[in-house]
Parts: sequence; structure tokens; C-alpha cells
Amino acid sequence: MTTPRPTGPFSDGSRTLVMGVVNVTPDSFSDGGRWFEPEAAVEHGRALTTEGADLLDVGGESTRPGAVRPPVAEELRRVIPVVEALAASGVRVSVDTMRAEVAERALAAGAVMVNDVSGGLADPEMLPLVAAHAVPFIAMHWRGHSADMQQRAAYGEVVADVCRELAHRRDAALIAGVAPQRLVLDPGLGFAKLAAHNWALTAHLAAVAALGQPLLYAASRKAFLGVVGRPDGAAPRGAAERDVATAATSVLAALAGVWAVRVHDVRSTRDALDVVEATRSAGGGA
Ligand code: PMM
Repeated sequence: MTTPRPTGPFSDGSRTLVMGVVNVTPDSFSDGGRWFEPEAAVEHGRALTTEGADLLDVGGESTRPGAVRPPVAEELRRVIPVVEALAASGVRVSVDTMRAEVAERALAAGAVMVNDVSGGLADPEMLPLVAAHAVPFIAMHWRGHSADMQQRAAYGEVVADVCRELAHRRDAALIAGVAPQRLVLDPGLGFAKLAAHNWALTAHLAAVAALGQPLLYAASRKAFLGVVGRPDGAAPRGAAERDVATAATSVLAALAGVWAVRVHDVRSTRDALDVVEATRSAGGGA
């Protein structure tokens, strides 16, 4: 089995990393409200680490379609104690935020990476902040806030359009001083994307990788995995019933050489990636 080597931050290049999701929100589509209390979120994060997460992504703003943004003070109140507690227990924490102020406070609380679904577009202070702190940065493909993002899901040719727009974010980050080895790109499944767009991007991860940066692939529990294989008109699978499909996408992403996959259910993806790794090793590590 010949697959590209997954390189990027915190990676020794031997395998795709697993980023576990810790949503400290009342309203995320996938697990809204379950870990809203800081103690519950911290406990959940520790459990994900025990199950094999290489790093945890802590976020305090739901980005599901139609979501209303929390005020910055509320986002800080949700995120900072959780980042602090997880970092103090030795876990590698990424903060999922579009706000430079939240990123800065999270870095001070022990986070080691910033994940910005807007790729630096939502807050002009974000790229300079990340560059100044010399921390790894995930720039996702994004066309606007969640309140109306699905109205922006119009593409001539989705893979080419997303790659072109992501290339602009890459260039903006590099010009702002983010080091190339610290910059990860993400095609942003489900953000201004319909199911067909998500599948096209999944099928063409090599084109996104050709932008020259490590990739994050984040399909976990998204709506397109709730309808795949279902007859027209059938009720979609609920979010928690999408983990097998998620693990299947993790395998596809690992075979495409992505740096990391961002998932809610770490155990199933970790098992699936162990299969990829064992096969790769048996084939001579190619
Ligand atoms: N999706 C969500 C949140 N954060 N970050 C990145 N980089 N990429 C994503 O696709 C992404 C993200 C929304 O999913 P959630 O509500 O389950 O966290």
C-alpha cells in the first residue's frame, strides 16, 4: 500500500493523528449540551485521550448551519477553564475559535494550537496573533458565518474553487508570518457545502494536498454521513449513529495522507486507523 506520508505539527510522519472534539456549547449539532459544564467537558476530554486522541480541539462556539454567535465573554467563559484543566493534565490542546482574543487567552491557558474555521477571515487580528506566538494554525475553507453559510454553497467546480480560495488563505497566513511548517489547511466539509460538495472534496483530497500544506479532514458526524446509502425520503441517521461512516472517511483521509482527522468518537476512528497502519507496515511501510 503506497500512501503519502502524513506530516505536520506534532507528527513524526508515521501515521495520521486523531484530534478529539470537545464542544463546550449548548447547541452543537453533533453533541450539543452534553459537555457544556466545564467539569463534564474536562472529563470527556480526558476520556478521549485515554481512547487514543493525539490532541483535543476545544471550542465554545457552535458553527452548525443557522447558529447565532455567543458574545466573546461567553465564549471565554466556556473555553478557558476547560483548556486550562486539560493542558494542566498534560493533554495537547487546540482551541477552536474565530476570535483572536479567545485564541490569545487560550494560548496563555496552555493551548498549543489554534483552529480557526474562518482561516483568519473573521478576525483581522488572528493571523498576526498566531504568527507572533509561533504556534501551529489550522486554516479552514470558509465563506461566511453559520447564520447564512448554506446560501453560499454555490460553486462552478467545487474542488477547484475550494482550492483556489484556500490558496488565498494559505498565502495570507504566510504573508502574516505564520511559518509554513506550522500551517495546516482544511477543506471545511459542511461549511457552505452540500453533500455532493463534501463527497467531491473527499474524493479529491490529493488536489487539496497539492496546495503544499498538511491537511486536516473533519467529516465527523456531519449531515452528509447521515444520509449516505439511505433511500430518498428516509429519515437521516442521528448524529451519534454516524460514527461508523465517520471512521470509514477517516480511513479514506489517512490513505490520502492527511495530517489529522477531527472526530467525536475517537475509539472507532482510532481502530480504523490502526488497520491502515498495520496494512501499511505489512507492505513494507510504504
Ligand atoms: N467543524 C466543526 C467545528 N470545527 N474545525 C475545523 N478545522 N474543521 C471543521 O470541519 C470543523 C471545525 C463543526 O463540527 P462540530 O460542531 O461537531 O464541532
